[in-house]
Parts: sequence; structure tokens; C-alpha cells
Amino acid sequence: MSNSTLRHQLFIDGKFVNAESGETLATLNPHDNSVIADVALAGKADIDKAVAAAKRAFPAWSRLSGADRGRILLKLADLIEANTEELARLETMDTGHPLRDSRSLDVPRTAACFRYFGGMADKFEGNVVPVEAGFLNYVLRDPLGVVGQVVPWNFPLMFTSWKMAPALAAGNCIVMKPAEITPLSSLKIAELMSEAGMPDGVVNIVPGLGSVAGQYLAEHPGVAKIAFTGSTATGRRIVQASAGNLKKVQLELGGKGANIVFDDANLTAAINGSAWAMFHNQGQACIAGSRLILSERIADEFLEKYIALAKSIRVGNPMDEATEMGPLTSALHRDRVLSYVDVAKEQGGEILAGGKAPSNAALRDGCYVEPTIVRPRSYKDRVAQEEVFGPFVTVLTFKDDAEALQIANGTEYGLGSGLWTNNLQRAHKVARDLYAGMVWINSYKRVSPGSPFGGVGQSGYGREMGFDAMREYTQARSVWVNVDAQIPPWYARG
Ligand code: TAP
Repeated sequence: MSNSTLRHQLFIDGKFVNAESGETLATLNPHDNSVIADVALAGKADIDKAVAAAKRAFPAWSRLSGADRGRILLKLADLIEANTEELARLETMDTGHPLRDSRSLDVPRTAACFRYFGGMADKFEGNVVPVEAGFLNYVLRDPLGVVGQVVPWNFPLMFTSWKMAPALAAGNCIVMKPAEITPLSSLKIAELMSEAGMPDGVVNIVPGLGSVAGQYLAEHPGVAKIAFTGSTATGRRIVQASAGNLKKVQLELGGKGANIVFDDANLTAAINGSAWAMFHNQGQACIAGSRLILSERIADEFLEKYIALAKSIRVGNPMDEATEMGPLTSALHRDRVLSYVDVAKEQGGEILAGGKAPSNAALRDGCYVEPTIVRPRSYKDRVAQEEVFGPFVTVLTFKDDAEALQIANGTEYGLGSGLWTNNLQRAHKVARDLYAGMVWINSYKRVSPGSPFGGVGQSGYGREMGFDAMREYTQARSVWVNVDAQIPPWYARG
């Protein structure tokens, strides 16, 4: 891909434009930290322009029929599929996702999400409420207006669709800020949006610093809702920033996924599935199964095979077809992940595998970390409590189901959790008792545009995907009609 074809400007009111300040920031290839492109850096003036464009576009877009809005999203899904190779390479270059993942997961899931909500746009209904005789009460689901969306760097393409698709299907207009280090795939989506016939101003994409552009978007009085995916700490700042105009807030925050393996599980499936749960996308996933919780009856056998599998994962240039694990998305983040190796050791943890950058000289300039397996002394240790967000799994063991649940529920997070067992009753009981927004039984990290995605506790609130997402991007309007009600006068005169 030639760098001259890369979209690297802000997308405001249907046009690619420079930032008002003229400022740019280089986005780097995490394989070798070379510059891919200098990307325009939005400031407050650009956010103001984007919000104003979205506000102008809102009346016409929100009054378009659901079918007409849906048609554009369906066309976009087709265009995404037609551009699979370019989008996959772009995502791989900017994030370090192995090309095989970008091709087989990120791009198809992005298209599927736009297609699902394209189909939803003319099917999401209000309702009629059986109120007192003589009255008709119907409830409309109105779009909110201009919504701000802040997307992180771990799945920039896919999360662009998760955020945009339901908001657009429901009739909202959007100002989206991608992460400053991974803006390229969402800017390509902007180009495809225009090709699909999206009216100018409905979607605006403004790469910029989180602390400047993101913060200002969250504060902006012209924004009716802010939807955020990222760290719990930034989520708290967003809530505070939203207070000025009491905007609606939706938060998809961190996680520390419990992945429990019982002694009656199919170990072959559990070992492979648990490795995928942790090491896919270099562990940079809020739903990663980053706490492996093993029955002590199978722990030795499980660990021996699991460590062997982790060590065999092909770490390398993400553009190579054979690569199974690429670099982390930035050098800053790699250093942060590696710093947890010292944290583990300081608290008496044992490093069972990895814990360093690979020795391969070809990867020396990149942001690589080996698959890392750590046995902490307690589930209360920092590495078993804090989100590391890298290829870094902690292993703990339990005696019985009660202890498994105590460990699994023993963090402040509650996003995704998994369990492996062939005992039907145990499966449903543990699924019921896990503190989590999502539970996978005998699998891990499954997602679908129709299935609600989100967490409890410090993992945030609100749900992406499915009908829940449509409810998140609409508000109820209750309309009362006096059909033939006989209302006795309240004041007996006149
Ligand atoms: P965050 O600071 O949460 O960044 C996520 C997004 O929020 C980025 O687009 C960021 O922009 C933006 N942002 C930052 N400060 C903001 C503010 N004050 N107001 C509005 N938006 C703001 O995460 P990070 O620092 O990149 O990563 C730190 C840790 O967060 C990771 O190690 C991981 O534990 C967690 N994390 C979780 C997720 C998910 S999926 N839950 C995703 C990413 C990171 P800039 O990138 O331009 O700063």
C-alpha cells in the first residue's frame, strides 16, 4: 500500500481537512517503529467544527426512514468486504495485529456489525402501553442527537463499527475520536462511508490527543452522549467531564477475565481455548482470559501442555502470513506490560514462561513481548488484580467450586469470564454466580453483533451490540392521546 493513498486528515462535514492548528502526529508501525504517516491532530476548534457539522446534519438524518439509513449501512458493509485486503493491511500496519487475524476476524466482524445494524434500522420499534381506558399511549424511541465516541487502540477498526453502527441506525450523528496511535482504519471507513452515500456531517472523525480532543468532546455542551471504550481511569475522567451538560455516558472499560478450568473439562479444548483467550491480539483485549484458574487436580497436566503451546506460538512480523502473535501496539505499552514482570517478582511470583522481549534480532526494533505465564502467590497480588493488557496470564489453583468462584469474583472488574466443564449443572450454576457481564462456557471471547457486550463494576456500564445498543442510542418519548376518555372536570365550575 502506498502511503500516498492513506487517509491522514480529519474527516469533518464529508471532507478530509487539516487541523485548524496545522498540527500532526506520526503514527508508527509497531513492528519496527517506523513512521507510517503524519496524521492531523484535532484541537478544540476542530471538535467545535465537527460538532457543528453533526448538529446541522441531524434533522435530516434522524427523519430519514430507518430503511433508508439501513441501506447506507448495508452498502458500507459490502464496501468493507470489497476492501478487505486494504483494510486488513492497514489495521495490521497500524496496530500489529497478525494479518491472518485482521483478515479473518477484524474486517469480517466490522462488516458484520454494520450489516446487522443496517438490518436493524427499520426493525427497532417503539411500543404501545396499555394505560387507562379512553387513552392511547405510545412510546417512540428517539435518537439522542450528536453523540461523541472515543475509541481505543486495541481493535480500532472493529470498535469503530461497534460504536458507529447502532448510533447511526438509530438516527444519531457522530463525532468520533480514534486513539491517536491507531487512526488509520477509521479514516478509511470515513472514505467508504462517503462512497456508500452517507450524507455530509452525519459522521465526523477527529484523531487527536485523548487529553485534549477526547476530553473536550466529553465536556462539549453540544454533545448529547459520550460513549467510551478504554481504561477505567480515563472512564472516570469522562464521567466527570460529562457533568457540565449532564450528557448520557456509556462506558466499556477494563477487565481481568477469569477463565476457570474444572477437573471434568475436555482438557485439549480447554488448553487451546485458554491460549486463544489470552494470547489473541497479544492479550490486548478487555475480555482477555488473563486469570487462568485451574482445579488443582488437573493443574500440573494442564500447565505442562499450556506452557508448551504458549512457547510454540509464532511471534513475528504481523505482515507474515505465518505469524500468530505480533507486536504490542506501542513501545510505551510494551514497557508498561514488561514492568509487570518485576511487579510479579517483587511479590514473590514465579515466571513460568516468557517475561521478556523475544531474542530474534529481526524483531529487535519492534514492540514485541513473549507469551508470558506467571504464577502469583495469591489472587490478591497486583498482577492478579490489575489489567496488564498484554500477553501476560496469571495462573492460580483451587480446591473446590466455592474457591474457584471466590478467586474469579475477587477483583473490582466484571467484564468477561469463562469456564470449562462437562458437568451441565456446574456450568450453569457457576455462570450464574460469576460477577461478569459476559460468560462463556466451554469457549472464550465469542462476540456477535446480536449479543449484548459490556460489564459490571469497574468494567463500566451500558451495553454494546444487539437491541441493547439501540436502546443505549435512543430515548423514550411517551405520547398520550385522548381517544374517547371522559374526564370529569377537576374544578367543578366554568
Ligand atoms: P485510555 O487512556 O483509556 O485510552 C483510550 C482512549 O481514550 C484513547 O482514544 C485515548 O486517546 C482516549 N483518552 C485518553 N484520555 C482521555 C480523556 N481525558 N478524555 C477523553 N478521552 C481520552 O487507555 P491507554 O492509556 O491507551 O491504555 C492504558 C490502559 O487502558 C491499558 O493498558 C489497558 O489496561 C486499558 N485499555 C483498555 C481498553 C479496553 S478495550 N477496555 C482499551 C485500551 C486500553 P489517546 O490514545 O489519544 O490518548
